[in-house]
Amino acid sequence: MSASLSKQSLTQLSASVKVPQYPRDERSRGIVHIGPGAFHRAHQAVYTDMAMKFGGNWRITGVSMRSATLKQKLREQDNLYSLVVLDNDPYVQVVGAFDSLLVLNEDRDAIMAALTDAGTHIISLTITEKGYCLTSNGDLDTSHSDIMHDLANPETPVSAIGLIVSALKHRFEQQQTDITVISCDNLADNGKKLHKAVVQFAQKLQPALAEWISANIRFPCTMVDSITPATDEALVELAEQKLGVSDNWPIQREAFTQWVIEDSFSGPRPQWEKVGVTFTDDVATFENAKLRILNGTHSTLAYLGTLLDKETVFEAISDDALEQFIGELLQSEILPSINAEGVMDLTAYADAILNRYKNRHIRHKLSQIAWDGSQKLPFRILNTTRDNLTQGNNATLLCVPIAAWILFIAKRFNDQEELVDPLAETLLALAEQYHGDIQGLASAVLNLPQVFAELSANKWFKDTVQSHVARLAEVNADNAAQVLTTLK
Ligand code: CS2
Repeated sequence: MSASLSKQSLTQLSASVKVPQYPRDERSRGIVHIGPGAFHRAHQAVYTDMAMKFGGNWRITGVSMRSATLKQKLREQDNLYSLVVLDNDPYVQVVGAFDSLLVLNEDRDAIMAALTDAGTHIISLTITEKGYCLTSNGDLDTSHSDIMHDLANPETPVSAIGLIVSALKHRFEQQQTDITVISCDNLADNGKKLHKAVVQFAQKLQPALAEWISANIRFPCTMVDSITPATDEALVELAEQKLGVSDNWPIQREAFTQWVIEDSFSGPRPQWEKVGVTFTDDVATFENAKLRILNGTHSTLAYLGTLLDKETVFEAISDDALEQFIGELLQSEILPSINAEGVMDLTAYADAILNRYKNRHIRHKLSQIAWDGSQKLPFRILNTTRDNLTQGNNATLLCVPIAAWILFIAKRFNDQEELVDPLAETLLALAEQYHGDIQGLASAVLNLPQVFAELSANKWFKDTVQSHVARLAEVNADNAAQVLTTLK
């Protein structure tokens, strides 16, 4: 059994392993991050760890809202973990940014102390789309069970929104304004949506607090990007081979990484610009392009690829019929929906993303991307569909991932497999009600306003999705080319 990753073993690692370039024990916390999942650990925490080379107290306190797994796995190794970058030139980097990892139901007092500590100048989040508790039109969903709980019990919140408001309430009472709240999730206008949800929640509790937040606290929008497959046993073994010591919970990602942040802060921040982070006033173009081109094609591959018995993004994009369909979807319906004049070359950006999908070193499971379709598809596919319909452009191919998602729901029910989605209970109940009647299921799913909003009343949209459902119901790996070409 080899030694574990630790402060001590950090000094004995191979010279090829990248390690923190600053005296960790001399740096204190400056950030509280809510939702320290694999993506945060592979992306923002790495940027922050590298930025501390240039100074500043920016260690991170990670706050898990539910699971204690990460806290348990990393506290045995001084909150260190390794990032394995899987590309043509692979490398390993030990990340030291975390100073502590807490979990809400065990460490509520410590969490509030961290959030209200005068040295904490950033609250950041990766809580996935569902964590914002929003309605389909972007308002706070006050009927959400967690939000209802938190409005009734504001001192013991269970939602990220409630937790942020309770922290800002303490700062309001101390008149501490030097803090910035940063969403790092795949939502269009993520900072604006987070600000709106926080202010709407605060308004229900204390209008003066809501006004203070609006006047003093900034919620910059961001675009975040790096393909980060979930950790598995193979990675744990690979990390140990490369490190020479064991890491309880390494993470993996591709070499490509990008972070674009709106230059709008109400307090100090790390020197992220020195490690490749882009600060701009126009995040929307970057966000739109990434959500629609990368995440839109990711979800399309996830549901179509599953119907063709593919397991990973690499396998799916390597299928000629799927690659051709993705290319047509991008060129005819996704790229034309984005105005990137003077900001980026969309064709080159899209080509680079498809090349990233062809990284044979990354096993990115379609089943992971397929999670939470009811929360992801509105940002990744439906907003593009709306824009195209409004502008009189085509949206026929955009209806294909929606049709594939409906067949995916039916398949999960028929195979008695878990459907990971906040609406899973509703969706599976519909799949059971319409078992054997895929058009009935399609019509029922398309009538869900919490997913489709006004598109539920759009006859062309529903007829087109149902027409695709009929054709895709027969698709398989052998006839994919023929079927997909009929979906125009
Ligand atoms: C993926 C994203 O799991 C998913 O839904 O589409 O996590 C994707 O890998 C990242 O947004 C890439 O930056």
